[in-house]
Amino acid sequence: MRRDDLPAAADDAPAAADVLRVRTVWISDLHLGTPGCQATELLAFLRVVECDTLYLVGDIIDGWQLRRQWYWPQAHNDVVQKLLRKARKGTRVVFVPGNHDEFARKYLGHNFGGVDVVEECIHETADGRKLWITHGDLFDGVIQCAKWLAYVGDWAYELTLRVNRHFNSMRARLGLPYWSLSRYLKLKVKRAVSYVGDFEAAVAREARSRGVQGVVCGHIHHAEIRQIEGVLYCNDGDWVESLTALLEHPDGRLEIMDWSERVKAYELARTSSIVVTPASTFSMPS
Ligand SMILES: [Mn+2]
Repeated sequence: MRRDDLPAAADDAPAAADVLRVRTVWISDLHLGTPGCQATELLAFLRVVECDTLYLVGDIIDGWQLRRQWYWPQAHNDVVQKLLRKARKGTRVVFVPGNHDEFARKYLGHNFGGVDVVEECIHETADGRKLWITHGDLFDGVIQCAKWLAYVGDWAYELTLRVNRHFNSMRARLGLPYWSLSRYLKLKVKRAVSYVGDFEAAVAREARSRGVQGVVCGHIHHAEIRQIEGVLYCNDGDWVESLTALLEHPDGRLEIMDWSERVKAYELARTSSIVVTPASTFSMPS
């Protein structure tokens, strides 16, 4: 059955022109249950995207932070509802748990409301490439060698995000555009200790040893598609800082979608239409 044949509910049916129709979507690192999660933007994306298969590549619900402090606003509930709804309406939804939602690793092989929970899986693209799907934390040197350090890092990260929010509301008041402090710091710090590079190389190496053409992971909150030693390395990014997803088009072409770019383009179109309207008003004969 074609997805288009299914009637969509009025409440979340986007205008036909706004629908983003793709074969596959990968999202990860939503961190639902934390103030950092950009649930409203994520919801806007989920409303316009339509796909045959949706992979949730880990760190969907942040059990680490929920355990410290309960945080669950309506928008986070809406995201979960939206995901379950997609599963109900015919999208194949696959959940590959990460380290922040490791509690779900107890339920591997089970199905919750149409969502399959698996440790890892292989996806075959429309053009016949095999992609291994894993969250990626098993290849994070910090997590594997010193879990306590990962927890401390997590706390420091949360603090940075909080500082970032205050910092940006101040910038907004001064009329300056949004600038991610946490993204800047992480890129600087992690690049410096070659953290990102080591992670990417380790994941790609494992993918090659499994005899697949590529790998899709998340975890480091840095979206990327590139070739690493003959293996296609894809990272779908996150919904805390960068608002990114990995898409597979009907012909098998892979692409990183930067939702913030789309929002910016939309805002621009809206502001310019506001500029146009008064001008046409002025030209009207009185
Ligand atoms: Mn992770």
